[in-house]
Amino acid sequence: MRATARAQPNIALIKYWGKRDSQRNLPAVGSISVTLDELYTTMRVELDGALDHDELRVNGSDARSMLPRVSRCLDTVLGAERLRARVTSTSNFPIAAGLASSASSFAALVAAASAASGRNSTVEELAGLAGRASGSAARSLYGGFVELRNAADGIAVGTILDGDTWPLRIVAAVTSKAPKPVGSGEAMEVSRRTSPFYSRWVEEQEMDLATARDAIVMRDFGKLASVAEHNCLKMHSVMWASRPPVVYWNAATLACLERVRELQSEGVGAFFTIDAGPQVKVVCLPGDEARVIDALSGTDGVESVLASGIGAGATLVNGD
Ligand code: 2P0
Repeated sequence: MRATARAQPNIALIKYWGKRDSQRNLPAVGSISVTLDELYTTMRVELDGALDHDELRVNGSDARSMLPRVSRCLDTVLGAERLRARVTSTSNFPIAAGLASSASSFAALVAAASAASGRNSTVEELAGLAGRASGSAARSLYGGFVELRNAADGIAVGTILDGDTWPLRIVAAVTSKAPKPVGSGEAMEVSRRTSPFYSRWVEEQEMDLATARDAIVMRDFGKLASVAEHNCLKMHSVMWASRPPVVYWNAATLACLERVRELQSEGVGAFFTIDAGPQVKVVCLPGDEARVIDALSGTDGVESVLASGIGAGATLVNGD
């Protein structure tokens, strides 16, 4: 009655922002991401009839504040009549640093919970369950370049291209570890209700998805760079125009963007993307990784720099 699974965070190149159904946590738009490899979260789930409530330890400490969301996710996977669970989560990267730890955590949680109960769920089923807990988590069930599409009554997720076929590198500049001013789920709702740009954002997403999909299949770095930066800045424009405004950037975020622009003018193959936080992720060609790391490390306000390749989807860890 126990199992362990591992999943990596993913970075969206074409962003998920907005929900079409908050109750079922269904996204308003499709998205495209890359699953990382060097960073990961391991989740161990042990179902125990002797427990009268769920327990959660994250990186060795009791994590009571995160427990309700984990318990709800376990209810979704196993049903409300399930046994209570002892859940242990370990991540090899800072979990509150805006590096999509909720994606790796919920992807690993659904895979471990399903296996612990003896279910033989398909990866499609696990992606649907992970998406109920956190929209971006559905993408971490898959490796490589991943697309999440809206289907009639849910989502459909799959790999467009694997990371070995196009081994780009991702360099993340951490500019602040302070908690987010507003969580992404709540911020999406503010955008949907109040941003004058929201409907246009939703309308244009299919076009950006098609461009990015095509760029990935053709391994056209310039085309992917252009549409990914555009989609990222468009999402942040939707947020900035919301009431109240949702601004996740700090001065170092903008300094990193300027640094990437300088690198690009020097011929470096790199582009930026920014999620619901102040960190800047730079996707680059493998031969340019050292220059990107060096440039971001020397940018004012950057606290640390992490680098990763593109990895596989969530997996069960043997021996448990
Ligand atoms: C993404 N983000 O596509 C976008 C880009 C942030 C900006 O998915 O409300 O934690 O749990 O479904 O997946 C972050 O939001 O949102 C996110 P919920 P999630 O990666």
